[in-house]
Amino acid sequence: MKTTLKIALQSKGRLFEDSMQLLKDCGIKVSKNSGKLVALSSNFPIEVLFLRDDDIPDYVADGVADTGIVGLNVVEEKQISVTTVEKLGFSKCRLSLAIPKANDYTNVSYFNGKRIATSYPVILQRFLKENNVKADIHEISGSVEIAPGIGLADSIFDIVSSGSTLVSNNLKEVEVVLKSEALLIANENLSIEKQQILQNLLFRIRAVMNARGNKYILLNVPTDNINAICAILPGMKSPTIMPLAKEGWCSLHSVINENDFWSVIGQLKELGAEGILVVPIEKMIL
Ligand code: PRT
Ligand code: ZN
Repeated sequence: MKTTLKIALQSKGRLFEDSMQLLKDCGIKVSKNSGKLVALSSNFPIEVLFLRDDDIPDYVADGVADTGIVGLNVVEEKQISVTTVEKLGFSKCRLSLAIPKANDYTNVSYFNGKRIATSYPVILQRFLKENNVKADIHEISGSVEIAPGIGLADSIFDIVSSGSTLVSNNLKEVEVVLKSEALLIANENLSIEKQQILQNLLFRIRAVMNARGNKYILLNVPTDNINAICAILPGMKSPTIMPLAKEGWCSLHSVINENDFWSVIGQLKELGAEGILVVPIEKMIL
């Protein structure tokens, strides 16, 4: 029988869309039929298991799944031995301590003797121990942010993304304990065949991820200013420069990080750049 790599994805929730989009951008076709827990790709040797995110590290560690996509926060909390293959750059969030907005805060010793509500007792306990803080941890499974308001705790330790949930519950973030994002994890004892499929998958994932933050830029520049413009446009290797029919002008092509683009656009215009086109890149193999 042909070997397939079993990959565990969240069946619904914050990781689902981005995980499916990543496979799609990798050219891997998978269709999730409602109710079905398993889906086979039609064009890549991969089988997708759709699970709750909390179960993914255990299933990967046990070998029920070979690999999976899950938040670093869940992997750390589970304290399970799996290999982190790649950070995937989506579902970014942080695990933070937050206290009532009106309270003064100087440092972590604030939490001595306090009751902290959380769904992440393991990560919190480790942090408190490292900082010699003795607090009372109340483990609750959801709606942690309402605990101080109903008198269940003095403070919370929870996932923060935009921070608006904290604001609407009159809380303020005082310590960032862990920065999290989605990870591709794998079982530590994959067969050679499965490792090969994982490497093929990883090659595609990296090509997609390299492309995501970058844009292809084309611009017309006065020939006299080429050196100055190249100095502020660090391309993949060196930019492509082609003469234009118009005397004294060139067309310059390069790759630029999207964030860098906005910071150099003013300088490019000052140096006489015109007709600037910024185009998305689908895959980028370095
Ligand atoms: O059903 P299942 O168990 O699979 O899903 P789940 O409900 O446990 O998880 P889900 O889908 O909510 O989140 C999956 C993963 O997404 C988490 O483990 C994190 O790694 C990541 N992630 C990223 C987040 C957030 N951003 C996030 N904002 N997980 C939760 N939140 C919640 C947070 O709990 C808080 O209530 O959103 C609120 C805060 O958001 P802001 O934007 O108001 O700060
Ligand atoms: Zn969950």
